[in-house]
Amino acid sequence: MTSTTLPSQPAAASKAAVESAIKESVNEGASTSSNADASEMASSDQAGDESIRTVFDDKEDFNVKHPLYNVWTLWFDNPSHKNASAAKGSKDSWGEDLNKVVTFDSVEEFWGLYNNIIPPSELPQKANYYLFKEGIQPAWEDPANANGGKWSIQLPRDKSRKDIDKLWLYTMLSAIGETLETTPTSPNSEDLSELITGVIMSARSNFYRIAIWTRKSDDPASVPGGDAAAVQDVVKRLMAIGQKFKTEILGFAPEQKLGGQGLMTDVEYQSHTESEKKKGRKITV
Ligand code: MGP
Repeated sequence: MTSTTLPSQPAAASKAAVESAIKESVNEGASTSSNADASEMASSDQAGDESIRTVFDDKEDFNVKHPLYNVWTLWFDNPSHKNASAAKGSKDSWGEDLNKVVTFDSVEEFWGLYNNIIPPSELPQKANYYLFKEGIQPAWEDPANANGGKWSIQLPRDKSRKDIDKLWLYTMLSAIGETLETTPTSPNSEDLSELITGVIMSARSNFYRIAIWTRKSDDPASVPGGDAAAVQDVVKRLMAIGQKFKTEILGFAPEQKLGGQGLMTDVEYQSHTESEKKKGRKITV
């Protein structure tokens, strides 16, 4: 991965934790035998109560956790269960159905959560998962999002159903592992060391949408102080997030053209203010 804004120690812990989590996911088929080996090792180690047990040694009784740099909250809503006017998704009624599922601060807790919730491929239409940093509501109105925007891609449901669970998992791992952030190079009046506020998975009747929400947008007014260098720095970092989303998470080639046919879109960025307009300005990578 490229540079992150984290100090080296949490960056290393975060990277190691996310990498082991990815390995566990990729090796799911092989996990039975390796877990059996691990529990044999754990039981031969049981002489002292102080023995170190990772989640890979004992899924229930582990005593080592890999801390995440941020604390995260998973939210869920399923507006199709709401009353008729709310289900239409009007701006005023939006959010009535939003529920906090759980807050976690270690990769083991994340993994426990992930293994116990319905994957996106099985979500009902209109349902959404929101994974946001603790204290930030997954809404435009939250102060952390009010001046921000989102990178998003829409993937046709029929063609992407087999991949969507993996793509959402990789999006969440990149968020909690802080691998999409880059270091600011221009001094700013506000701490902009972290641009990402959260990630969202939306299931719709004909497509899935994955989005990455950012604290600032390409609108110069969103950047405090607003001097040209600070704005340019934020835009450069937003573009880096979009490119990593397209290539490292979604697995497309950097120059690959995606949108323009059917329900598939490009990986595109829009500020929340522009997204409220009918034909708001968009950037694509
Ligand atoms: P959506 O679900 O993000 O878009 O927003 P989608 O999937 O294109 O639309 P759907 O009808 O297929 O669900 C749908 C609508 O919800 C928006 O047009 C707004 O009216 C409302 N809405 C969405 N968000 C993220 C917010 C928000 O953060 N705040 C408020 N007040 N309303 C929102």
